[in-house]
Amino acid sequence: IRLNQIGFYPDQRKIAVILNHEDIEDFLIWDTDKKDIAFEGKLEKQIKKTRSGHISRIADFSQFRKAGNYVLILDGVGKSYPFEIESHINQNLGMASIKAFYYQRASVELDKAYAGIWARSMGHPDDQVMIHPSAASETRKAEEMVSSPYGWYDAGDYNKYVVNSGITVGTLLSLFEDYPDYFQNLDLNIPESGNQIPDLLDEIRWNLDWMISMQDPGDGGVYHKLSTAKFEGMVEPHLAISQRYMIAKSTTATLDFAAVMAQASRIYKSYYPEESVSYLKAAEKAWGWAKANPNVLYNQNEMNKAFDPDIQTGAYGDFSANDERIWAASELFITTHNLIYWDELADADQSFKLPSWNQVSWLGFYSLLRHQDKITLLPLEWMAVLKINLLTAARSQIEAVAEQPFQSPIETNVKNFIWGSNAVAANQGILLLYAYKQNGERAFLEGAYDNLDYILGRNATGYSYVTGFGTKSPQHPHHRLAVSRPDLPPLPGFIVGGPNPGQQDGCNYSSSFADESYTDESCSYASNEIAINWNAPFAYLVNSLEAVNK
Ligand code: G3I
Ligand code: 9MR
Repeated sequence: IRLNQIGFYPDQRKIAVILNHEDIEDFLIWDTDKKDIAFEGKLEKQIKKTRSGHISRIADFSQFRKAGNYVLILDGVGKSYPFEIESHINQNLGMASIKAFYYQRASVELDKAYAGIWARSMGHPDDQVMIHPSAASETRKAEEMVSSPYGWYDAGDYNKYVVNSGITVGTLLSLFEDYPDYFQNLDLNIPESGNQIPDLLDEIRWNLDWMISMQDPGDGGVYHKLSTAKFEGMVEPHLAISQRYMIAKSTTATLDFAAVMAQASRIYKSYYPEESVSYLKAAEKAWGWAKANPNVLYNQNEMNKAFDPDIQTGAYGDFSANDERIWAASELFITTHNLIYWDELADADQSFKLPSWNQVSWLGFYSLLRHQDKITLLPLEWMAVLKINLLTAARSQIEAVAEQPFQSPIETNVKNFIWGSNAVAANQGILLLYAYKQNGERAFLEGAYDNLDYILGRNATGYSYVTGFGTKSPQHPHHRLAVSRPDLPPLPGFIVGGPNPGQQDGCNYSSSFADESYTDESCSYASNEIAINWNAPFAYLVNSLEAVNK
């Protein structure tokens, strides 16, 4: 019995998917507090097949709306994992999805008061980062030491990558910009809590303070990453002490940086006015570098032919900086209203592309749509094209949901099952929420719920893919902070990458079908790693659903 292992809002569609039972007709919802039958229903007659050939049927109990704690029972088969119906069902999950970033903080000790049993020593002060020869410039010579502390660890590894930080911070800043009221008093119990500034903004600032130091003060170009030469072992952060390097500037990193700093500048204006000014200066300087260097793409293999030491960590290499340029120009235009940025957008490709670390044009377009009423300079017809592209893309994602065995948008195209597929589900949810905001069409909101249900257990493996949430959740994520502390449960609030038929890690998978290519083993970096760019859209999805339901 596959269903969302956390639960449902009273008025949302509520279904469970029953696998491998053609014969059964009736199901019931059992109230585990009152110890009584709460609802009786019939399974839908229609039979679907999963990718691996299992028969699937739907138990729909949407009509049942009463708050409480339940299990679904199938005669002769058994009962589901427990779930709840509640008007703030995703609140704790939403907070945990943001608190996860606190656990990823570099260059600081985590105190028991905030981290509980996951308290730990400081790791990676990053005050002696060596300029890799690929990053040498007039202002900074190879092998010189620079300081670049703070920031979040990227993922299961301890490195800090500007490209991936870019989409992460952009997504979280947009979450704040879309629902500012929701975050005014949301207390995440982080060291900055209680300082009159929304906790979400303080958590993001931890990473902005690092990103700012990734800019070469001389020419404004931004280093692609701060990393060791090879991945560290699976050890605690304070024991991972190999030399870290500033590595190569890139156009993608520099434009992502410009976008994030421009967006941060307007959002932090009333909270941290001095930083707001320096963020905008940094963004404009980065834009200038990218103008002069429009196509410096990071290619790790080529770089390793020219410079020592070889760098083998995450590449975040990309074939094109056009989408990064669109994103940066959009955010700079919104913040400054300067028409030089509009010039970059007038002829831009407006077709819809689901955001991912190497495809960010729609981070900019979402922002333009968010600000459309405040920017009178925007041509109406051009904006109309954006709107129609948004709605068309959202509609195409929910078009075939009814035919899917687990009834979610991610299943409608097998190509969605890539490395980090769970973030595809989350990013589809974001698109659907923007579409819902545009025209209030309920089907878009339901589509976003469907992908959250998928993430939380209504899927082919039966896992709730978020650590610490749901009955069957990942116990062995590829996460150095977790693997190095086998005495503790995994740190909570992290979404794992999810099914990925590429299976690039060579671990043992029990299935090769796309939606079943997941293994809860710490060796599995291709299906069971955690990453900030996956947690950010997940946090967006969960928290915005809470905000919309407030
Ligand atoms: O671009 C091609 C596309 O044309 C093709 O259709 C598709 C078919 O699979 O592959 C696409 O390339 C994939 C690429 O991501 C872009 O999506 C590669 O196969 C895939 O191997 C690659 O995976 C990336 C992985 O690093 C390996 O480079 C993930 O997106 C990325 O999230 C992941 O990031 C790592 C960092 O390097 C290191 N830190 C941890 C982090 C998370 O695992
Ligand atoms: O831990 C690394 C993870 O963050 C990356 O996503 C992954 C792919 O680049 O690589 C992991 O590191 C492994 C390395 O690639 C191969 N040797 C084993 C490392 C740890 O499992």
